Amino acid sequence: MEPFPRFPSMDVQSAGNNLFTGPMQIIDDRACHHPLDPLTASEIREAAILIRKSASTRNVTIKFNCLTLREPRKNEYQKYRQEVSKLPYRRAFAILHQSPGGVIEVVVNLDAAVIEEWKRVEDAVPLLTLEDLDIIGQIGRSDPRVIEACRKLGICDMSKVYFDAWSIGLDKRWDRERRLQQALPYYRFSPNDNQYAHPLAFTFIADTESREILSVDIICVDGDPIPMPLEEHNYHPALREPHSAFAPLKPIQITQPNGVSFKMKGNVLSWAGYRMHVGFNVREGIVLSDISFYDRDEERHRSLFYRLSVAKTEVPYGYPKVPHSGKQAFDLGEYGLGLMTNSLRPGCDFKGAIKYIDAVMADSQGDPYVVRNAICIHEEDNGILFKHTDCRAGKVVSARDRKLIISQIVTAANYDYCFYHSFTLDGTYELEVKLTGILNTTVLHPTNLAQSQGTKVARSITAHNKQHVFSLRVDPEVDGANNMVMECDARPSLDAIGAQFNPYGDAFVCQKSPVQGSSDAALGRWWEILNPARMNPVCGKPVGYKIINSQYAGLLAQTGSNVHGRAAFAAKPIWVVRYEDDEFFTARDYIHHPGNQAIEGEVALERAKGSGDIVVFVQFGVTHFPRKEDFPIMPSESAKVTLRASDFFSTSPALWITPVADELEKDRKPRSSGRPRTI
Ligand code: ABN
Repeated sequence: MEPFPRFPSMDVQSAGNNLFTGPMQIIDDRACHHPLDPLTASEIREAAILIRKSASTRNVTIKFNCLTLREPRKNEYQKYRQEVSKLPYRRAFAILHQSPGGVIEVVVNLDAAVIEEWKRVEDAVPLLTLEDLDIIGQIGRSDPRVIEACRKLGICDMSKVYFDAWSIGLDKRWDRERRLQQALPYYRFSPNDNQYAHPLAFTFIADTESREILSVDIICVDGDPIPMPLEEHNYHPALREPHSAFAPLKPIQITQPNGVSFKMKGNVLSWAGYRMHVGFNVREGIVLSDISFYDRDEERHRSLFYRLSVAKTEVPYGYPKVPHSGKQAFDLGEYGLGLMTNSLRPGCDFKGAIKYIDAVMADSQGDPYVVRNAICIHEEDNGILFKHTDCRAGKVVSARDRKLIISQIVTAANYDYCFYHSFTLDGTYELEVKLTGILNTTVLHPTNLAQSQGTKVARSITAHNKQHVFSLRVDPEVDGANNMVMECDARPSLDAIGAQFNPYGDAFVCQKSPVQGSSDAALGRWWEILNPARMNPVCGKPVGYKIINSQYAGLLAQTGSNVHGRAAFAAKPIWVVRYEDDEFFTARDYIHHPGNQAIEGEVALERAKGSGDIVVFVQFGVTHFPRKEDFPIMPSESAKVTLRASDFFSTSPALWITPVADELEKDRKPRSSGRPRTI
């Protein structure tokens, strides 16, 4: 059995949307496309045929690493927005491995059926696909050095040894031509046994392309490998004694008797005044584009964001000793949030009336396959939107809020990340990531307590400290193009006590300044995306959206470290850069590229002085010192960033929502005074 049993089946079952009612819909007609729709199965096939033909004319042997939509450039899309008959060309983008050695980028014009670009990229190491990761299990179990390392630990049955394959980035021992992976081995006593309770005291490094194992590193104390922890720590119900202490909880049913309140036309989603396109690709997973909100006062759709996407997920571990010092996972850049996405299950992953969208991707041969139910769209009740009790009039007015959630869940080896893009009735967008799954564990000598760089979560098992940094790419269009960003701090007034504007010393102000990009919790720092060309007619301030990002610890690896070099983007909670076509990733297109040793922070900021077509990268996340409670299974922990209207509307958008009928109103007596009566 391989460590990635969720590898999707290769037969194409559908090539379009899977509606929550009725039969599967097959949209494979190019004329029906929205320009931002992901490639369909037949488009993938067409692109692959053209690419293969071109490869054979050039006499090169290729393997597909990525085959996805090449989105129309912003200017092309804007033309289409003005005149929908001006459909931009449908294009595919592919990354290929040339054998031997070499990476090629290809752009295919599907309408003209031609290859528009065929470009060799030097020194780039593209992401590891699920097929690449599976190689580690295949070669590990039969390698004599690995078998010997297992034998020293008393393991004879190699079918019970499992390997988590991780990208290792750059290792000075080998040159850049190699696509390295490191294998973290575990043991299972039975198929559902939690392997992270049985980490093995060695790792190995392999070359993905040549399938060679380059080194096996054994973790020894006094010359002997640390024994495998034998205790079982299971979460699978089949392997646990049922609990008798609690009475089973009574079911909570979510019913939507009249169905959902959102509509989908192809991939264009409308709900409660919002309109947006829902896309999906190999690397970013969900992409939301062309997002607008209907302003009921102004009676027009007002643009909010041109594009929202996750631009990076980075997990640097803080353990200093080889071989575990090499753990620094760029889940999006090294493995792909699209590629690792789950097939979602109703009732478990989500409740209520659900609309699912399938994802169509390509395998290493350029053949399409489908991940069913990859994107989930649903509504949830979101508590109180507003409420006020008017004690004097004896009236209560309140309205319920609601969330529209567009989500996907990815499994990144031991960890599971749930991405929830949600919109609420007052024009707020939030990206919440829930982190769950299992801690990455390593063996600890039975005489040791975990060092300060980790937590001993069970006998002979430690889990290392780590950070989870996410980067949200916001391409803003707050009431039109040409936005800018200001840093906002809550500060005591600069006027001395007794001065005209601070006579009692209690005045405080919001100080806005150009973005420096650091977090300052003491100042309650936030940022505002502003449209300097549009003033709010009531308060006379530029219309804007606030970025609320209060959980960010900053990158803890020091400047000069390898981790910092590869993840400099994570050092600041916000970057504002001038828009460039095809710049989607905070750590560049290829994580392991020499030009990528540092995203040039200062330069990036330079690029965005003033207002214009800007892009904002917002870093947020969790610094995780593992708790005992996080093992053997992690209760989900959440990290979020919120974009909230700020002087954007001329009135409270809550007024546009019908309040809940106040059933008790006729019986409630007005109070004569706000004070409680004494008897
Ligand atoms: N957590 C690192 C990782 C992610 C995906 C696949 C393998 C390893």
